[in-house]
Amino acid sequence: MANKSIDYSLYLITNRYDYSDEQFLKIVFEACESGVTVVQLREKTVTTKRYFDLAVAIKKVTDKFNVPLIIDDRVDICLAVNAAGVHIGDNELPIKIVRQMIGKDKILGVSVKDVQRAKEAEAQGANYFGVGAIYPTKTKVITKHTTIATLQDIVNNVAIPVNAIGGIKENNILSLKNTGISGICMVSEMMQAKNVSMKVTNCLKSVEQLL
Ligand code: TZP
Repeated sequence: MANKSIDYSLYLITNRYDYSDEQFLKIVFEACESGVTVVQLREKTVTTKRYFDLAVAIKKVTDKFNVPLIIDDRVDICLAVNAAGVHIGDNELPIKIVRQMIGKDKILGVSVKDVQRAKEAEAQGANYFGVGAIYPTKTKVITKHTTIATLQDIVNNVAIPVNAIGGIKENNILSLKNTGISGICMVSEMMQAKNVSMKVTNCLKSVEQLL
């Protein structure tokens, strides 16, 4: 995908939990069908082959709904399945190198927690930021709390889209009003929803009021 002007407003990040592949893909299908605007495949413990197979399977779903697919951490998987982009954190390859590897057209998302890092990352070729954890999260992740004030500070100091992440639920989306963010990222709220379609529909309503 050469178009970087993507809609980040409701950004689903996957987690496999104990789901079968079929259940997992069904959740992603329902989420895309109901209106999530971006999907990130996020795997931390699987083999390369398994990551690739999941990426191929999930891309069939996201392609069906024209939803951009971002791959967490792995440039090779992103390129192998021709995903829309890759998302990296502090423990991955340097941003400049990732940009060289993926070329100018793919999306490069970066996790940041302060203004200085955000400015550096923007200069090095990031296309959007994930900032958080804004609220406490039970999703397995090495992160620290990031305040809404810091989130706003980052928004005010960069030109690229900034998305909030961490503990974001249907019922706290509107607490992010007036922060200037471009979207919200959710893992557990969507992946563990009893009714994924309803969850996405409700979140979209709040997101419309937020952005
Ligand atoms: N990065 C910062 S917090 C987080 C990531 C990947 C996890 C967010 O998960 P949840 O379930 O939406 O709180």
